[in-house]
Parts: sequence; structure tokens; C-alpha cells
Amino acid sequence: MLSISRLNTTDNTFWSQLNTLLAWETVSDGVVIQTVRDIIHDVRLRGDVALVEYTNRFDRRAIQHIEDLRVPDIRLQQSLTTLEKNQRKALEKAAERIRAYHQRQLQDSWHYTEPDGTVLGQQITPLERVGIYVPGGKAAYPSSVLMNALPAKVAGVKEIIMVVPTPDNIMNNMVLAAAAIAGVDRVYSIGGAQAVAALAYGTMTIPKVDKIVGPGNIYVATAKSMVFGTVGIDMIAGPSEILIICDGQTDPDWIAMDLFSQAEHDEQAQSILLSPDAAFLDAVQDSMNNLLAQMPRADIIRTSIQNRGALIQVKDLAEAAEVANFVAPEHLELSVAEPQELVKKIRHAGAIFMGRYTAEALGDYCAGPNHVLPTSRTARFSSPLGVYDFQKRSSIIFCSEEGAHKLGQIATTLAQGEGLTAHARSAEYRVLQGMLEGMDK
Ligand code: HSO
Ligand code: ZN
Repeated sequence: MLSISRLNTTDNTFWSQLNTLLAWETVSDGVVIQTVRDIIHDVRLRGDVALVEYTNRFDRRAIQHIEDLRVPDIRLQQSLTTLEKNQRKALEKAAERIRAYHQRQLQDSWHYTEPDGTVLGQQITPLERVGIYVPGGKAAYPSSVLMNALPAKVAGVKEIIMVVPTPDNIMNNMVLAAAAIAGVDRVYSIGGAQAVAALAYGTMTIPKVDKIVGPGNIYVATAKSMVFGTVGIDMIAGPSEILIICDGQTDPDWIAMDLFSQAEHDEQAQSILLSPDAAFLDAVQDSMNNLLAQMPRADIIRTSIQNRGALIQVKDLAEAAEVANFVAPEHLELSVAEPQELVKKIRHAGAIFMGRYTAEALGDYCAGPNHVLPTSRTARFSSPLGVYDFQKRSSIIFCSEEGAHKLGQIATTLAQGEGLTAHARSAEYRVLQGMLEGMDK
């Protein structure tokens, strides 16, 4: 039997119970922080030599030559040819859909011209070099390679460097194939804080990048937060979450499996169901009990559901939307008859899956939108990974002579108010020039 929290919004301690359920510790402990700081410092100081040492130690490898950290391009191509045909097709189809979706996110430069000829605008440029961190071991997801690399590619990033730890020399073939399909430029078989440090500061072998994206364990997350500022980072992702709102009319097995699909990611994942229908909550609970035994990852699912899962009875769908907005979940399923109506009430969610047929799993792999989403309630202020994370903006200002004259007067007054004489004079020169030339005419 699976024991899962049952909450009811009519309970007057409901909101505090919900808060307890959502609580998630994001701060790394002191030992991790110190270890990561030392590793970063060491890689900065000793470069490739330190990188090889850490890789041999942490990933149980026996690298002699620095060049061996690089996964040869030929190995990437081989990964494609040796991949099972239907796996290759699925990866290629998914890539095509993800690419098409992200193409819509491309921002264009723009400008406008004022009557005096002054031109103002914004010039968009892609980042030049980006590092993608791909976790090794059990969390090595080829789909995540596509989701991180393709938006960068669409943005026009010139060079994409991927790092993936290769413990005991075991390489995930499908991860390499996904990298080849996405057009990753180079792959290094390194990971952990040492890989993040190498990407952030560069070594003789590993080129320094401008931004590091991709999920990782606590060491990787801590390293990313420490190098932030030297390079850009995407986000510090917490455990995966799903929140489902169901009117009680969907097959309970479908809902149970959707809850499991997040729960199977890891023990800390969070799966929550909201419904106004108490009998339906019972039915889903029964389904979970029946289905759990069929799951190869039953142990992970059980721990996750028992620690952080909940079935919550709400008054109606409007109240469900209120609770969902408070939770600001990474994934939100609206398994109801009229999702188009309910979605109008949703303000905070990473991705919204509308209707009974839209399983979150489809979004994880191939619908098209990104599966790198804000977790741990950060959907209140942040967005899915997208092309915009790999593009940046430069302001464009062109002053006509007449414009310089007009703006110069405003700027001079403000500069004098701030006591900045050089600013005032610099603006004034152009004002005077403009006046003199005006007199000539
Ligand atoms: N649901 C995960 C992404 C993923 N699922 C990868 C399967 N593979 C993001 O929260
Ligand atoms: Zn998933």
C-alpha cells in the first residue's frame, strides 16, 4: 500500500500543510560548498592537469593524455549509425519538432526613426560559445541534450561544447547520438564541478564558454552558482514536479501514471493531484496501488509519492486554479472538459498541458516546447529555457545633428544636477556645434 497525503482546502490548516509539502531546501551544505570551491580554484590554477586528476579520481578512469578527454567526432557519427533504427527516427523526429517550435521564439533586431532623424533600436546577437552540461549515469537523458542544444543552435550560437561525465568509461550511446543530431560541435567526457570550472575559465584544452546550461547533481549546481557572473548560467533546477487538476472525468489510471511519470525521476520529485471529486481521488489512489508493482522504478516512485506527493480535494476548479497559482508548478496538467476556460485563470506554471489527452510525457520528449522548465515555485518569475536564453540585446543609439542638439540640452541639465561636469560638457559640445552650424545656414 502506498501512503499518500490527503489534504482538503476546507481544513483550516490547509495552507500551512501545503507550505510544508512544498518546502524544498535549495542551499548546499558547507562541506559541498568548500569542496566545490577547492575544485574550481584548483582547475583555475592547474588547468588540464587538475581536470585529468579529478576525472580519473571521481569517474574511476585512467586517462593519460589530455586529448583523451575529447570524444572524437568519429565516435559521435558512429553513435548514430549504431543506434537502433526506430530510436534514431524518434530522436530525429523529436529534434525536428523542437527546432520548429523554437524557431518561433527567434527575436529580430528592431529600430525606429524620430522626426529629426535620430534612430533608436535594439540589435540582437547570439551568444558565441555555450557549454551544455549533461549528467552521466542514471539521469543521462538524450531528450535533455536536444532540449538544451537545439535552442542554442536556433539562436545561432557559433559553438556548442558539451560535457558529459563518463564514469567507469561507460558512454551513453543515445546521448552521443542526440548530440550529433542536435549539431553539438565538441564533446568532452568530463563532469562534476571540475567540468563546470573548465568551461567557465577555460584550460589549454577546454575552451572558455560564455554561458553554461543543463542540469546536474548538487556539486554541479553549486559550481554553476559559483561561476555565475564569470559566465551566464540558465537556472539552478530543483527536483521535477507535476500538478494535475482533474474534474474527475479522466481515466484514473491515466492520472495515476502521469503522477508516477514525474515521481520516477527521483525521490525528491513532487506529484500533486487536485480534484473537487472525492470519489475520484479515491479511484486514483486505488489505481496507484494497482499500478505501482508494474513499475521498474517502484522504489523511487514510492519514496517520492510518500514524501512529497498529495491528493488534494478542492471546492471547485476555480479554487484548484488558485492552489495551482500558489504552487507555480513546473508542469501543470489541466485534465478537464474545458481546458481553454480553466487556463485563463492560470498565472504561474512552467508548462501547461491542456486536456485529457495531453500527457506531460509528450512534452518531455517531442511535442516541441522545451522540457527545461522553472522548478521549486520559480515559475512565478521565470520561463522555460528558450532561444531568448541564447540571444542577447545591444541598444542602438544614433543621434542626428538636430537630435544631438535637443538631447544635449536635457542631458546637460541633468548632468549638472548630478555634478558631473565632463558629462555636461560632452553633451554641450554637440549643442554648440549644432548652433554654430545652424547660424551658418
Ligand atoms: N520531466 C523532465 C524531463 C525529462 N523527462 C527527461 C524524461 N526525460 C523535466 O522535468
Ligand atoms: Zn519527465
